[in-house]
Amino acid sequence: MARLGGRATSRFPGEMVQISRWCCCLLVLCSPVHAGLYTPSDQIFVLSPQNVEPVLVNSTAAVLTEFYASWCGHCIAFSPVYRSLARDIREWKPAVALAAVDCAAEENRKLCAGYSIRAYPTVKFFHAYSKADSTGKAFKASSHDVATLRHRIIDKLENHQEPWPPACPPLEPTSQAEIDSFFETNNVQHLALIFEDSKSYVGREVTLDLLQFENVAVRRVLSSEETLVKKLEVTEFPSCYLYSAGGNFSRLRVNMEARVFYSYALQRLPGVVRSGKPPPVKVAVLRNNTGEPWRPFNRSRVYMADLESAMHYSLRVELAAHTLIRGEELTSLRKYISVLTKFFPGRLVVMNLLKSVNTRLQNHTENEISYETFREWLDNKDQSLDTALPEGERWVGCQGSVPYLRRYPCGIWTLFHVLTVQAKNTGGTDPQEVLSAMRNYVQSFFGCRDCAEHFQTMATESLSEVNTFSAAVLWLWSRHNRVNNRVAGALSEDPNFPKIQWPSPEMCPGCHSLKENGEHRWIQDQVLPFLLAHFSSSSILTGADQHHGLFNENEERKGHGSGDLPSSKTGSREKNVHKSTKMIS
Ligand SMILES: Cc1cc2nc3c(=O)[nH]c(=O)nc-3n(C[C@H](O)[C@H](O)[C@H](O)COP(=O)(O)OP(=O)(O)OC[C@H]3O[C@@H](n4cnc5c(N)ncnc54)[C@H](O)[C@@H]3O)c2cc1C
Ligand SMILES: *[C@@H]1O[C@H](CO)[C@@H](O)[C@H](O)[C@H]1NC(C)=O
Ligand SMILES: *[C@@H]1O[C@H](CO)[C@@H](O)[C@H](O)[C@H]1NC(C)=O
Ligand SMILES: *[C@@H]1O[C@H](CO)[C@@H](O)[C@H](O)[C@H]1NC(C)=O
Ligand SMILES: *[C@@H]1O[C@H](CO)[C@@H](O)[C@H](O)[C@H]1NC(C)=O
Ligand SMILES: CC(=O)N[C@H]1CO[C@H](CO)[C@@H](O)[C@@H]1O
Repeated sequence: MARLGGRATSRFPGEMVQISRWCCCLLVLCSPVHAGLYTPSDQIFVLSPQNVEPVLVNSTAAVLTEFYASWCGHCIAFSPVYRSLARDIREWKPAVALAAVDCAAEENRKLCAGYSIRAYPTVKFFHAYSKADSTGKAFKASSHDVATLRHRIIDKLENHQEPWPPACPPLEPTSQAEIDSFFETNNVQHLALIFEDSKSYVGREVTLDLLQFENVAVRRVLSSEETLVKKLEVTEFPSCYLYSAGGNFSRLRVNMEARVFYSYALQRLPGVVRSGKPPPVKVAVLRNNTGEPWRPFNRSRVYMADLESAMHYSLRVELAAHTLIRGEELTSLRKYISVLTKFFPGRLVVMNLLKSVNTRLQNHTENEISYETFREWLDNKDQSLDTALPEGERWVGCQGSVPYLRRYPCGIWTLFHVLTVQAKNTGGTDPQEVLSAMRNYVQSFFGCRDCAEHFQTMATESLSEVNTFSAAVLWLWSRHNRVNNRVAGALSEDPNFPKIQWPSPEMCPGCHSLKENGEHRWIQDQVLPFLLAHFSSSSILTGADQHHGLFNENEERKGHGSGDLPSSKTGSREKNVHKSTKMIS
């Protein structure tokens, strides 16, 4: 309680600088990956003799560290739990981070001996600003339950010795007195009060979930705090109220009274932004950042323009970097074109083009092909009628605030979601066909090599378990969510399109529920129909309202290959076909 006064919020500029310096330093130092159970992409710092000092000694964050041996069965069994924990509390990183060290690796033997590690796994809690001779505090990690471990971390933080990790907001319950003077000492727009029983961890969890966000502070209020409970007429515990500087308040509306729903809603309040990120920009500004007019669109819809733009980019830009396509790459290209031909719910001209390229590729018996030859097929050099893949990018649902955000990766995700759904709807024969084609494409061609590596890891782990078309749809959805989780807050995140666990509670209320212990649970029986509807060919929007440049809900396409191009009927040769396919509208 004594520390309350001094650090009602944690966001002093000086501290943020320190933390970010710490993060940078770790990023650089942690990059070499060895063959232990974890990689830095698990949101876990992989310790080695080179980086152990800056991570564990005098760091501004507390660090939970697992000492393990990669051969030890218990450690292997614990590793998915530790990984889930890292995903679950990744927003807490500036206050408490996770680290791991493989004591079985020759180079780490001395390090582990220095911490007197005798049994694996051993988990230790290192306070912020730990001394060089600190061997950490014991941490009971016998539980394989993420919630239990998370609560133990909170217990450790609450008992943290001075100095307190500067990025960590206060966790103790608040009182009427603190709230009365809150806005005098804190420059925030929103104060969220979570009313709960003393045993509940929700308030502290949400407080930590929001620590990287500006303009919002969270405090827990115990149900025993009668003045406040009476004043706000609180009857439900937990429940969340927003408090304003003027003293008025309102209940935060959520689907369910639980951590994820509170955190999700609070992170999206007006004016709330991730620290160090530019605030969301207005549409008028967007218009001029991209050099293109901004096309208003509905975030809950899929647009054909994005799918065609993604195909254009992958086949005319990404692939063009490979002057000679051979061996495995050729196999990848064949599979990609083959699934597009089978399942892409495209316009007639596009389908004609895909069919022709597919036939030629399958008929091509050599083990290599020059990109030049492929490009001739792609551009329909023999000028077959009504056959073309539109040139150029025209992003709609995948528009980004600036030209380097979203667009192609957004388009390629969307494209493959659509393909998995189409494979189910149109009766493919091999449930893994689309995913396997995606895996190969990403592996052979996807320009973001880190992404490709991560994707490959996920595929190796579990793709072989996919044995129905529904499972394939769900697999891609859940792996995409893993990527969303990993990259939330990264530089590649568009502030106007924050990475969320998708679909949001607003988009699909029925998809979300709670386990008995209050943890979030996806209702897969609801997620599947949602995905099938969202990505189905009949809900892909194709038309544009030409007068306003607005996309019009009435111009939905009505099913596969309905080929509705006005001028493609005329049958005039190349020029017309190309022109007519430049834009969908
Ligand atoms: C295979 C692959 C791997 C990648 N790996 C990385 C990586 O490791 N690190 C990195 O920084 N970036 C990675 N990226 C890029 C990153 O995932 C995003 O594509 C990019 O940051 C653009 O984000 P976005 O906001 O447009 O949304 P995206 O994530 O691209 O999603 C596009 C659209 O799909 C919908 N959507 C979102 N989540 C789901 C879901 N779970 N299921 C179905 N639909 C969903 C939403 O409508 C969203 O707008 C990867 C991309 C791909 C294609
Ligand atoms: C620890 O860090 C603080 C501030 O980050 C610094 O003032 C202090 O000198 C450091 N101590 C050691 C031993 O490095
Ligand atoms: C408090 O009142 C102001 C002015 O009427 C309003 O803008 C604000 O949203 C209210 N705050 C809450 C939390 O209801
Ligand atoms: C966006 O699409 C969703 C789903 O079809 C629909 O419910 C919603 O009304 C649309 N929103 C707008 C602004 O058109
Ligand atoms: C397939 O290849 C053979 C030999 O290269 C060629 O004669 C034939 O026309 C090709 N068929 C198609 C459909 O391209
Ligand atoms: C809406 C708007 O301000 N558009 C301007 C964006 O910038 C270009 C030049 O870069 C101007 O020509 C537009 O008028």
